[in-house]
Amino acid sequence: MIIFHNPQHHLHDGRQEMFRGRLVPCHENPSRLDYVINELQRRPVGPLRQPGEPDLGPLHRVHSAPYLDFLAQAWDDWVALNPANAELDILPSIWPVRGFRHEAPSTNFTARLGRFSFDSGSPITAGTWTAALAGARCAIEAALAVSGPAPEARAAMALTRPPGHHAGPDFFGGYCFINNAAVAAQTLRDAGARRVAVLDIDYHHGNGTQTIFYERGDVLTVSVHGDPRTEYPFYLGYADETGEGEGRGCNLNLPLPTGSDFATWRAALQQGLDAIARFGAEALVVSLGVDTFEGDPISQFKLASADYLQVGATLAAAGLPTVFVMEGGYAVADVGINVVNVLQGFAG
Ligand code: OKP
Ligand code: ZN
Repeated sequence: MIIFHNPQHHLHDGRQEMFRGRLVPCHENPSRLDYVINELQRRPVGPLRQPGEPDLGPLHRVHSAPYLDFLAQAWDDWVALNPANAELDILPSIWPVRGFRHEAPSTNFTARLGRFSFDSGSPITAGTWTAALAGARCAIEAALAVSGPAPEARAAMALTRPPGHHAGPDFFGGYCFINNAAVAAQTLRDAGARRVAVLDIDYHHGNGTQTIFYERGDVLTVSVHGDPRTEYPFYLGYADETGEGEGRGCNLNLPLPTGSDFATWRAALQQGLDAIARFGAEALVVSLGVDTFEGDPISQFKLASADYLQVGATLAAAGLPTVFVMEGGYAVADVGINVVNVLQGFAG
């Protein structure tokens, strides 16, 4: 297992998110990844590397150019509005819902911000773009490491934050800006895997990944998550979303009720892995969130730390070249233990 960690992740450091009616300190903070790195130093599962400067083609094949340009420029545009903005995070507050013009030619910064986002929980800070872009490099490097006729490793990880699975072709939200799992899947495709599966085991539905691949038949997207009837992101993630056009039958949602325990969750995981085998995937991307943990402050499943060892072993049994991509997990002091348990269980 080769681990590509994002040396610039701490440059994304939001002050506050809108949460249950007030601004609160961001759940998605730099200490999360520091805990994983510390635990990996205690229990190594393979070499820890920084990403190089791979070709960014796969990034541009899963996100639109106007969106990436917006993200790259957002901080400078924000500070140009008022130098005092340099001390404040960027948070959207208006969105073009039904009846509005999504492609309205508005040049106003707040208008463009709403056009490219879907919630008020995901601040853009001075270093967000730099951190997110370095994360995409980790995803590409991890995918390349398991690709080709003589792959360097059977498994690799993009150990990065901010996470990615809520980010769509042209929108950010849910703490996510660049969809690292989608970038990894696209990289695997470009490197020769004919069919790729993304298995999202974060507590929250991977709406961005689903949307990016919804009309594609070459990438199967599977997500096990809290039922969107009650859980974020609410407006996507239902079982009847199965793909469209070329992508018909290539999306599988496995929503589970709030409070689900490991036995229930594990059965859904196996269902997802069975679908991946039937699809004939030649490579696997795992969106690895550990907010399924019983102690997570914003999620409602009941997995215990020891369960993650079994999760890793179950994923390894799929027998595929595998890229892990770091997603959620907000019980910060346990995030390292739980992530490394998955990797150690995978390594066997
Ligand atoms: C990200 B990942 C909305 C904030 C609600 C968002 C949860 C995002 C989870 N104002 N919370 O899937 O772990
Ligand atoms: Zn999550």
